[in-house]
Amino acid sequence: MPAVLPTLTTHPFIRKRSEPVVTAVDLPYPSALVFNAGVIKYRGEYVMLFRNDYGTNQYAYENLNQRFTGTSVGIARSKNGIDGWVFDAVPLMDSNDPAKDPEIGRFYDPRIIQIENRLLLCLAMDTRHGIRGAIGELSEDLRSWKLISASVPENRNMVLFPEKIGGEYVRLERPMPVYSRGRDRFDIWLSRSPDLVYWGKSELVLGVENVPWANDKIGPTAAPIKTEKGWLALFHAVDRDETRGKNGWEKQWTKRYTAGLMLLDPEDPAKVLSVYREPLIAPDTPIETDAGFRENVIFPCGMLAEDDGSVKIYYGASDTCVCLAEADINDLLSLLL
Ligand code: BMA
Repeated sequence: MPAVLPTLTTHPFIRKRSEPVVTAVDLPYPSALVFNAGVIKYRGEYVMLFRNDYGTNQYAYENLNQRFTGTSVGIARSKNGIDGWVFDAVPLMDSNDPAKDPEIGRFYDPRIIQIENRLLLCLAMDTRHGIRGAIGELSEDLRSWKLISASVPENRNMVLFPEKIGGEYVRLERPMPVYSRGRDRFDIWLSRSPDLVYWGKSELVLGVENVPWANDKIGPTAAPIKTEKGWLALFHAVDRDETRGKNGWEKQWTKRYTAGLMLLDPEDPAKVLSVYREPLIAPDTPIETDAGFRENVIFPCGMLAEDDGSVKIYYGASDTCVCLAEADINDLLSLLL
């Protein structure tokens, strides 16, 4: 179906790769959708953690009412961050793992951040008592992980800054205040911690009302990049239109997800220095607008600065595959200064 109205387009500074970098057929274990991937450079390789939903397919979903049976988080590595991804034989975490705490349903939407010599994970965590934001640590050999802390419900989309600021760990996060803000009026917040366990000094960073094209919710995406001008950060922004129809496998999908760009103060990242007034990345290619589980979804979880001044942005497209967009860091900053 044609792009939803009002038409939102990707900024010309963004270069999207024409093909996804990872899709379900690449995985060595059951997979229906591979998306929302965090990426870092680690020991000379690109390491990707991705979300994998499995247990059905489009035909069975639409015609036999067969739903997903599990969600896992898997790991892949590549020499260039673009192709040649090598997948671990088993996922790092799986909602059907019999050894899992029964209180926890699943982990998903992984972000990976290296701080000093630690590999830290931020994950959404569905539990019997609500959606929580979790922080974990990955072992040096990338084979195992442990949970460090989890927020109270309802919170997710956490992402750590890649270094301590003012001696503290800092994270962006997205609580879901359903009683006080109205349906899905969700904003970006920031909290600080001395040890990754105790979190506090929480402050509002950006309200959804400050993003001109969002009429629904916003949330953090990937770890911000440090620049001389401040922290370069992406966010996701959602506009909802109840007249939107099928748009994917479900009977109706009314939301569109885009990526926006902002600059945060270098010393106090709770202060927004600038927000670019239009989307940076919008769903406007066939895989993003006309195919996949939920069409019109751009959901970045990884952003990397390269030595040559380029930036790689990894995003889930249509909740179906992992795509890559590139830009020059100075071009992105020029939108904000
Ligand atoms: C959000 C999360 C993401 C997903 C997005 C679009 O609420 O569940 O994992 O990509 O919705 O469906």
